[in-house]
Amino acid sequence: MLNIVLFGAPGTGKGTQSELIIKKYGLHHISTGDILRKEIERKSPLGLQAEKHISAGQLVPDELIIDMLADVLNKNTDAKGYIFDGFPRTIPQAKALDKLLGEREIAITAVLSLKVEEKALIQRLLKRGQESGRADDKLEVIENRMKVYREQTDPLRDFYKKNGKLVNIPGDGTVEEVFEEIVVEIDRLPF
Ligand code: B4P
Repeated sequence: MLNIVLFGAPGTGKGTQSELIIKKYGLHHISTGDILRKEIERKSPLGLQAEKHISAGQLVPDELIIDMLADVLNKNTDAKGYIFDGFPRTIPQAKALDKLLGEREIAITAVLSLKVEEKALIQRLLKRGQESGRADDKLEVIENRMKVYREQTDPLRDFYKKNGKLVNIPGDGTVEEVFEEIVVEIDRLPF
């Protein structure tokens, strides 16, 4: 079973590449960002809590995210494989993911880490903000998201490097170039 974690700073293209990966490999897409945005739209209790954190460029608390993820996994037990897009973002989330998958006797096959220079990321997110009006794609919020990424999420690269799952992918080419690189790496994996 192929289970991929797509990892990277805000705007590295996790959502963009996930769409292409699920089309090619038929995986079930789990984007914590997309789920949270839907909850915000529905004004559910989870959405109302999440909105405060997202609009300030902070991460949503681990307990909420982990419960949300367990629920999605329980509702999609027949998936051929999963792509985790934007999850995990902290060490406690990574440990919880291992536990949740272990209980189902599955494991992460690889963590694809997309790397792009911060300057380029800020430009991408500002452009997306103009086009989509996403509330967290404003300069001061983006700068905070980058800081939160460096402090809380980037240490996960070491966590996955130590357990041999980390695969680095340059993310600064065109969408198609990055996808080609991803396909080369996925096709090398033992699954
Ligand atoms: P996410 O929805 O995960 O979004 P993201 O990190 O901003 O973007 P992504 O990397 O997916 O970029 P995309 O492909 O869209 O998170 C949003 C917020 O939700 C977080 O800040 C956090 O508050 C909360 N959250 C989510 N998950 C959480 C968790 N696990 N724990 C706690 N909180 C959580 O690409 C960005 C732009 O670049 C697009 O406009 C795209 O068209 C463009 N682009 C992509 N690839 C490109 C390329 N190769 N060249 C040029 N442009 C490109």
